[in-house]
Amino acid sequence: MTIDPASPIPKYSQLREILLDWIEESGLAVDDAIPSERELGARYGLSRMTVRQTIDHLVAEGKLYRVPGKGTFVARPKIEMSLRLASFTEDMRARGFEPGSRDLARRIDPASGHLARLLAIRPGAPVHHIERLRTADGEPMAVERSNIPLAVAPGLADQRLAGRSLYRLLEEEYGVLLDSGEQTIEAGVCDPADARLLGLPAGSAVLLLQRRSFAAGVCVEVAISTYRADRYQLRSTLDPLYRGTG
Ligand code: 16G
Repeated sequence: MTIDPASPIPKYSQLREILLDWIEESGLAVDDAIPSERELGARYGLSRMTVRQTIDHLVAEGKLYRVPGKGTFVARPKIEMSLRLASFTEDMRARGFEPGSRDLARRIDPASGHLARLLAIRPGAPVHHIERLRTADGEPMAVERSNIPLAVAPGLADQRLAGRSLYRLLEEEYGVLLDSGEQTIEAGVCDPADARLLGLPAGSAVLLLQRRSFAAGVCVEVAISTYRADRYQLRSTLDPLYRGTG
């Protein structure tokens, strides 16, 4: 493929397509280097600025990453975030990763008015607050902050959680089987503390999730989670909104 100077498509977009084709079809593997900006410029007859613009876009999209002084490399494909009521443990295992978790904080707090409304309990009622760093094959993926009414799982504070599944524990110890949930997902900027935990530069983009999970109509968990936007993407199937009436 070459750059067509007569095309109405900007040159940096044409180069983007060429590089994406390469990454997808030429057998370039994750962590393989792509040619330098100078080489690409010479090969396609483009200015260094145009090449840089293309690479900047592909880095921002998470297709490439740069290592200062070393070059530009093919990034790992992102993980598709499960849009089902799955535990982190189940989800990671299904993808062939070894799930892990590190306790960051565990305490019992009185529910604020806001949390009480979300959990449908009275304000001030005791709630387990559990903060965990979730890992896949040892790599930090998300910080999850779960709130579970004490009444749902009274002795939970005494249970070891590191390296275990919270949902499995709720099921096995308390007979709580989650059967429905709702979730919002929005873009956010990682605060400095979470950025350190996740191994991200401060101010990195993240996905902020708020999930309410229910068992037989009772809200069991309100979880507020920060997921790495450089490692996750969302995919959904689309049904037509309007069906033609003819
Ligand atoms: C999921 C849930 C989280 C829950 C966790 C339990 C989101 C986005 N995710 O990651 O709320 O606490 O699963 O996982 O809210 P576990 O059973 O592996 O501990």
